[in-house]
Formats: sequence, C-alpha cells, structure tokens
Amino acid sequence: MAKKTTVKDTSPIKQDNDKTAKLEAFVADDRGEKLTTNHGVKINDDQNSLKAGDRGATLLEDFILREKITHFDHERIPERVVHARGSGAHGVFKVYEDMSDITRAAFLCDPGQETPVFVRFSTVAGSRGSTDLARDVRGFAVKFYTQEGNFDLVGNNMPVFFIQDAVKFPDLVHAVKPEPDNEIPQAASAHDTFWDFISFMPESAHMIMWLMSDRAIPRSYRMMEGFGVHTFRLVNASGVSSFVKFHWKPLQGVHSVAWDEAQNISGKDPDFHRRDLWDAIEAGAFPEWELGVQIVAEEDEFKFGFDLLDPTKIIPEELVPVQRIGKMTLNRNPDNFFAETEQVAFHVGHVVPGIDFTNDPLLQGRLFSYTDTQLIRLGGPNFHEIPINRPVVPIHNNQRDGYMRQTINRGKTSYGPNGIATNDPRQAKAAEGGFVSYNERIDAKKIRARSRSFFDHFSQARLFFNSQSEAEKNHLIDAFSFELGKVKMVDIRTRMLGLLNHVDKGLAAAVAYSLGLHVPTIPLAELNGSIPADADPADYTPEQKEGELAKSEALSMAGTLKDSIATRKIAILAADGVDDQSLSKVKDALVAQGAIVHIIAPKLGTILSQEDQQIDVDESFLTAASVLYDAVYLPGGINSSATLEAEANAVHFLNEAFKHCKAIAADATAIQVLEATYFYKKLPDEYSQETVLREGILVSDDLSSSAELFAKMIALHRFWDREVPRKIPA
Ligand code: HDD
Repeated sequence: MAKKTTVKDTSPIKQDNDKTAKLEAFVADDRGEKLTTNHGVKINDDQNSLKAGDRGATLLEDFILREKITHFDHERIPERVVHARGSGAHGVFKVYEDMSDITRAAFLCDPGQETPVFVRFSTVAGSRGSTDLARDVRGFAVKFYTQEGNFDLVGNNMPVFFIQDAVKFPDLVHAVKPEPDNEIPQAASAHDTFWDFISFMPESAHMIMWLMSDRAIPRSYRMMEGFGVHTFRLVNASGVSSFVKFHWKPLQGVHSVAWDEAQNISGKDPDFHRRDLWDAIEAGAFPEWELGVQIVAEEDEFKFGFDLLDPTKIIPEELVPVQRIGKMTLNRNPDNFFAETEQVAFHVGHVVPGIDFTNDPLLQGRLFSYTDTQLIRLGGPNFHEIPINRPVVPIHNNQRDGYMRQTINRGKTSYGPNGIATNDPRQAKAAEGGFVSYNERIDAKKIRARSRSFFDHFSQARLFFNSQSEAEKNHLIDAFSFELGKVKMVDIRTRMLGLLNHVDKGLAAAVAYSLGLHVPTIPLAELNGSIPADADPADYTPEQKEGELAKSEALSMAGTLKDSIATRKIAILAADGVDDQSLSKVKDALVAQGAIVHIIAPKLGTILSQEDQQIDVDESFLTAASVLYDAVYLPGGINSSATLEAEANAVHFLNEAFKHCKAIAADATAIQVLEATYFYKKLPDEYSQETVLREGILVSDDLSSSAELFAKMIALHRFWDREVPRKIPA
C-alpha cells in the first residue's frame, strides 16, 4: 500500500463519498517531496547514468538506472479486447423511494442512503488511442459500491445486442475489429468482414438499425441513454422474483451530432467525448441520469410477442412503462487515468442480494467472460484488490496468495470448516445479507439449440425504423449507404440489401439506390448462415411477424429534453472593431444560463472593440472549428464584419455550422458576413419567433433583447429540417 500523503486539491471541485474517501489511502502526491527510488532511497542525480569515466561505458551496478528503465519497460498492460477506449468518472446514486416490494437490494430500499459509483463510458471496436466519434455502440458501465458489496450494471447506450448467444461473441468481435491481414480500418464497422458476418446473421437486424442511427454518434457521453440490455431479476425479501430491464435516462436529453460532423471531429479533436465529460465535471456541471426500471411479474413471462430472454428485443415502453426510481450524479474526475479508469474491472456477474440473473444465453456467457478477461488484462487473480475495484465493505474469505497479493491475512486457517479459528469467516444467513440464488425451477434436457421464440428478427427492427423522425430515417439511409459503400465485395452489399428488405422495403430500396444496385429477393429460409451442421434448417428460419406496435415514441431522439443550454459550447466570431455591446450582452446572457462561450478571432491574444475595449480571444480560426461548437453568434461592428467577410475560415465556419444544422445568430450589422456564405440565399424573409425556432437562424438589430430567443434555439440542439435536400457544400 502506498504511503498516505496529504493531497492538495488541484481541481476546483472534489466531491467526496465513501469510496473516494477510501481511495485516499492509496493516493500519492509528489508536490514538495524529494525524488526517490521505488524502495525509498533519495536520488541525487536523475540526469546521468553511472559510468566508468564521463565518456565511459555504463555500469551494470547502476541500480537507479536499471530500476527506472525496467519499470518503464513494463508500463503497458493489454488493452481491453473490446471497449478499449473509455473515460471514467466518480459519482453517487440515490434511490427515490423504498423499492423493497420488488427487491431486497439495500441500496434500492433506502432513499437516505447515498451509494458511491464509478462509471466508465467507452467505444467498442477501436483501440485505446482511437477516436471518440467513431460510429459505434457506447459502453455504459456502472459500478455501485453498495453496503452489500459491488453491483456492476455493465450496459450499453443501445438496448439490444447483435447476437443472441455468447458463443458467437468472438465471431462478432473478430468481424468488426480491423481486418487481420492489414489491420484496417481502425474503429470502424464500415468494412467487408463486419458486413459479411452481419449479412449471414439476421438476428443482428434490430441492433444494426440502432448502430446505423444517430445513437451511434452521440454529442456527449452525458447525453446518452444507458441500458442493461438483458432481462435481469429483482428478488424481494420473501423470495418473490420479477423480471427487470434497467435504463439510464439522461437529464441532459439524448443528443447526437451529424455524421459528417463526427468524421470532422475525429480529426479536429479525437478526445472530444473524453474532454467534454472531464470539462463538464471540472466546471461543476455534473451530469445526471435517472435509473429506470421496467418490471414484469414472473407470471407475465410469456405474455409478450417476443421472448424476454432474447437480448435482441426491447420491451417497448408503451407495453411496460419505465419507472424512474433514482438518480446518479457524476461529480468527480479520477485522479489518475491508469489507476482508476484503466484498471477498473467490471463484471455482469457482480450482483448483490436482491438482484439476479435470467437464462438469457448472452448473459450466461458474459458471466464467464468478464472475470476471465481481467485475469489476463490485469495480470492475475488479485485484481479485486486494486483500489478502484475494492468494495467499500470488508472482504473475508479463504482465498489466498497469487501474484501481487496485497492483503496480509492473519492466522493459521485458510479453509472451512475449521475449528482452529472457530470456523471464521462464517457463512451469512439470508437474513444477515447472505446471497441466495433465486430458486428457479429448471427441468430440461441438455441440448445445444435455440428456442423458436427467438426467431422474430424483423418486427422490432421495423418498429425502430418506423419510430424515427424523417431526419433520423434519412440519417439511417445515409449511414447504411456509407457503410455498405465502403464494403468492397459487391455480393456482401447485395446480401445486406436482401436482409434489409425484410426489415423495410423502402429502406432497402433507398440504400440500393445509393449503392447502384437492385434489391435481391432472399427467401427467409436462406437468410440465416448461423445453423448447426446437423440441424434442420427450418428450425433456424427467421419468422416474419407484424409486431405488437407500429411506433414507439421512446425510440426516437426527436422528442428528447430540449430545455437547457448548460455546458453547450457557443462560438462568437469576432475581429478588431467588433461592437462591444452586441458581443458582451449576448455572451453574458448565454454564460448566465451555463453555456460555455468562446471568442474566436483571426489570431490569438486580444481584439480591440470599436469602443477601444480589449477583449480576450479564446481560439483562433486555426485552432477552432465549427464542429467543436453547438452554435455560432456574429456580433455587430462594421470593421469586424469586413474582416470576417474576407476571412475564408470564418465563412467556412458559418457554412459548416449551417450544414450541421446548428443555431446561428447574427447582429444585423454583420449581415455582410452572412452574405459571403452559401446559405445567405436560404435565409428566411422574416425573423418571427416561429420562423427562428423552425429554421435556427436569427438576424436581429437588437440581439441583446433577442438573446433569450437565441438560447431557446441552442437548446433545440439541431434544425434537421434544413437538411432537405441533404446535399450541402461546406
Ligand atoms: Fe461485454 C467489456 C457491455 C456482451 C465480453 N462489455 C464490456 C464493457 C461494456 C460491455 C460496457 C466495458 C466495461 C469497461 O468499461 O471496463 N458486453 C456489454 C453488453 C453486452 C456485452 C451491454 C451485451 C448485452 N461482452 C458481451 C459478451 C461477451 C462480452 C457476449 C463475451 C461472451 N465485454 C466482454 C469482455 C470485456 C467486455 C471481453 C472486455 C474488457 C472487459 O470485459 O473488462 O469480457
């Protein structure tokens, strides 16, 4: 255990909880200290190795050099086989009301209890250094440090999965990862092997609709939903079990960027999501989610048109509403990325009394995989002793030894039953908090097979498509066209069209048009490439079903919360001669609502307003880009406008902001800058509140009084209707 030293806070906000207080014991702070070896010897010269003469050979005796180089040589650990790139944060969770009627999990029964959490968000396919804005699923893993041990909710930002059985997981991951001969492409599913695999896996149909939707390119980790995906069980103190689906509902709304924007951000700031999460927490704008549950009584297991154990299905919220039962707030950044975010080890099998598993075959396989992967990733069986992984409650058992063991277990016994230590540590009765597995009755033959109740692959994929807004549907069509367009082998594209045709004929036809292909007719019986050698293919033929609903509001992002501009990034484009009033009044009004406002000018340093005021510049047109902002404002000032009109980067900034459907506001005296943009001719004729909130463009001769309206525009996030027709030069 590292020596405990006093840690002075460097960040403005450090929220403490039970877990972070325990982490303090492991924190080391070097400020004001002397340099030492790992064994505590003070070092006098860290600039020169020990040599025979000042030009001589280096001596093997130099234990300081050897120790430093050796440690450095061993600094890297294997990255996660999936979800390698991620960002973490500490926080707390509190349940709103006592849930003891459905679960005995203590942290869900006591509204007075604050449970520390550590959350890691991630992309799936890319390696540790890849871009945040890849089109991908996002991991959403939460470790609750409860008073009954750790509970890990290891979910994603999409509520379903590609495959139904864990035995196919290595195939899926091999297909999506860079191709093995040339390791191309990084962090992308737009390549032959991924779509080759998917085209033979009709069970993926629902998931690929989510993956091709804007959910796969979030604006921020803070603006994503989270889902436990599988059906789990909640069990109350009387042993009564209910099925449950877990949800995280962000109080910041669910927002995404445009695909062209995502690709640009990947170059301009590959750490966009990591930075966004970090900055928001440092600024005290703590992201919040409500924990939602959909509860299904045990006796209702078979009342749906799909199987609750099938991880490619949601329970539509119209059939079972999501009850919001508590709130999670992320309020503290980690002190050290490696020690916390990299070494945190999640496992779906980490449950506490009152939470249990179902027989979902994907979940069952995951129950094996997570501990297994930590053994190689973190180097041995004692990874639970790494500070970030320790529960806040003590550990007592007869497990011993292994690489890097930290605990010093006292006494002679490491077995049970024993008499020498009066049989300690003892088992706990259920009433004392002992975990008792749900006594599910199982009476079955041992068999490798898939239930016929798992073969409705298209009705929920179609439900998802039909529930999207017009703009979201267009984005889906564009995403399929892009991804399949990157596939080199034409027969893979064609097979995918045949598969999509079973989801929605219009979708398949639109994608086929982009690809310059015809939609083939592939009979249901020929769709599935995932059939055991001796099976009757009829047992593996997908079913074409209508589904229970035509539309589900919750599946679209169109109706999400749009009530705040807190933490939204606004660019103010300005140059010397800017009208001070028109700049500062709007800036102050936006900052007052929690927005982050940057002044962007032709060069760094300061600009001089027309009133001779010096104004600090945050970014230049070289260091900033419109894709890193949510909205743009052009203040007035004749000289400033003349400079910006002639500054190609400023005009490009505006063109891109328009292309990506962002809110744009301008002082009427800056109209000449807008005249230089390609969208000038598309500006509305008048700027009534209604037009402005529809078009997202505001030109006003008194923006200080219109700042409120501009804020409303920004809160609306995007004006996707501007995309019709969608081809815009920028
Ligand atoms: Fe997984 C990591 C989520 C299926 C095997 N998974 C991992 C992480 C998340 C998920 C969020 C990153 C955790 C972190 O931040 O450290 N995985 C899911 C979801 C799934 C899913 C929501 C389907 C519903 N996973 C899945 C299957 C298997 C795995 C079917 C294997 C049979 N997952 C792993 C893993 C990883 C992992 C290999 C890699 C790193 C790690 O566990 O710690 O064990």
